[in-house]
Amino acid sequence: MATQYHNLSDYDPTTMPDASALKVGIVVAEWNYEITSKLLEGAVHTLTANGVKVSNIVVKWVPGSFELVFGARVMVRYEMDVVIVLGCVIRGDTPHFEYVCSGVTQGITQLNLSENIPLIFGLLTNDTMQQSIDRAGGIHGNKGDEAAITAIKMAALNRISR
Ligand code: DLZ
Repeated sequence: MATQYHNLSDYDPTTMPDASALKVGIVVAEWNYEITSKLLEGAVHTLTANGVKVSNIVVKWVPGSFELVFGARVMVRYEMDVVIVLGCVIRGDTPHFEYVCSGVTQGITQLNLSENIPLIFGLLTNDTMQQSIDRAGGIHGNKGDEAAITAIKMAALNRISR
């Protein structure tokens, strides 16, 4: 029976699948680096805390969140078991926010349909910098941790069907 959580940062480590052989690719956006570097820190910490070897984690940086989709496509070629994308888009005065968010969402969704490995959506889409700070190691946890937990669970699910 699945456990219900409202915040994946509050996971039960005893229910996590074996991650000791997993190869995990992480693509991170440089834009809003002060946030995305914290997301990366959280993701790497949670992956290794759950048994993923540091040598099996490949990190690649891309300029902004819009580039996460292409970065993820490249990462798929590295024969990863799962790819996480991490970015932070903060609403400005123009519709740019909507275009970037929808481009990344659609792109990652498309890759989840076309590729044989799961792609994990670790994109913050916030109205303010404070909301992002709260979700990158602040009062609402770290969405990088959540992406890592999701990655391990989805890679395990994919293994069953291989
Ligand atoms: C241009 C832009 C703007 C205005 N805002 C953000 C943002 O909040 N977060 C982010 O990750 N990237 C932003 N970018 C950059 C775009 O994602 C992209 O890098 C450029 O449009 C070049 O393709």
